[in-house]
Amino acid sequence: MASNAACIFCKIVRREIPSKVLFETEHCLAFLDVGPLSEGHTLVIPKHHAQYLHELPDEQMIDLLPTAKKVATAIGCKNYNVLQNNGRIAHQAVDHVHFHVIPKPNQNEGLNIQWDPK
Ligand code: DGP
Repeated sequence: MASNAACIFCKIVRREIPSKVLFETEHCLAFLDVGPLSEGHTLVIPKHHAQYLHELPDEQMIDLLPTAKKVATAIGCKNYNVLQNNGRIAHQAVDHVHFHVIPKPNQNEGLNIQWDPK
């Protein structure tokens, strides 16, 4: 599994910088976004370092959407966006593949956001 010494998301995978992790699998990690667009905004990333989705080997991709689904299910939101940006023009700021899960709850939806405090 490729890791990049300078990449902020690789540092999160290696636990060199803290994050609020919701789920971890063999190939991916889901953690809360540091600048959330809404409560519960979560990033789902492969542990393997790749800048763009088209550079990510298929075998490193298997857990990504199932984990995004798990995040939405666990948080309990029925209204949400799943977004994935590639390249600066497409608003990619962090050069490590990531999917955003962005809850768009209605006023009556209480969200359940729990992370692993370790
Ligand atoms: P994008 O524009 O698609 O590359 O989104 C990058 C997201 O990453 C942005 O919403 C903020 C988030 N982010 C950047 N640095 C960190 C960090 O150190 N920790 C966490 N949890 N999120 C970060």
